[in-house]
Amino acid sequence: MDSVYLALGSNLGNREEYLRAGIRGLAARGVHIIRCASLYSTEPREVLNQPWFLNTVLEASTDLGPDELLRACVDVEKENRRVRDHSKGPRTLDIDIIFFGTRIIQKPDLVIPHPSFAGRRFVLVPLAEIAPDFTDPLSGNTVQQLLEICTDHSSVVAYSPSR
Ligand code: PH2
Ligand code: MG
Ligand code: MG
Repeated sequence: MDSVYLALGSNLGNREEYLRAGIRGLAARGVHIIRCASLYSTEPREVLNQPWFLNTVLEASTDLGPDELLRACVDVEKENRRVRDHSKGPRTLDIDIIFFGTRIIQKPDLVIPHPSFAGRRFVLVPLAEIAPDFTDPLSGNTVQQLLEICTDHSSVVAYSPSR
């Protein structure tokens, strides 16, 4: 079965709880979690004027196909009060498919590998923690190599909850 890699992010409300609820919601829909990276506190990118995020990355296996997995991600986002108002703006929970094994998919509603992941430190740092040697099927680079050449130098720091 293919390994799939999912990136989770939250910058509204109880961010840690939204990430954990997201993981539970995915598991309930047939996404078997193999590994989960640490949580990272990350500076907002692209839309800069918004709260800092918590981000992480999961490795999972699933019998769902790519479209079904996308549907599951959107359903879990909705279950966690995600409102799609501002593109790239604040959200309780965002779940993006980064890789689906080595598959390359380019459809209007689903692009895999995720079109922006290689330029985003908030994805590459947690991804490199759990899958440094995974090879991006598009560029042929490993995740570790992509992190080394990434020109995004925004803050991505290990998150320690204040309790
Ligand atoms: N997601 C975005 C836009 N900017 N910045 C950080 N740090 N983390 C994110 O998850 C993020 C972002 C759009 O999905
Ligand atoms: Mg996203
Ligand atoms: Mg998304």
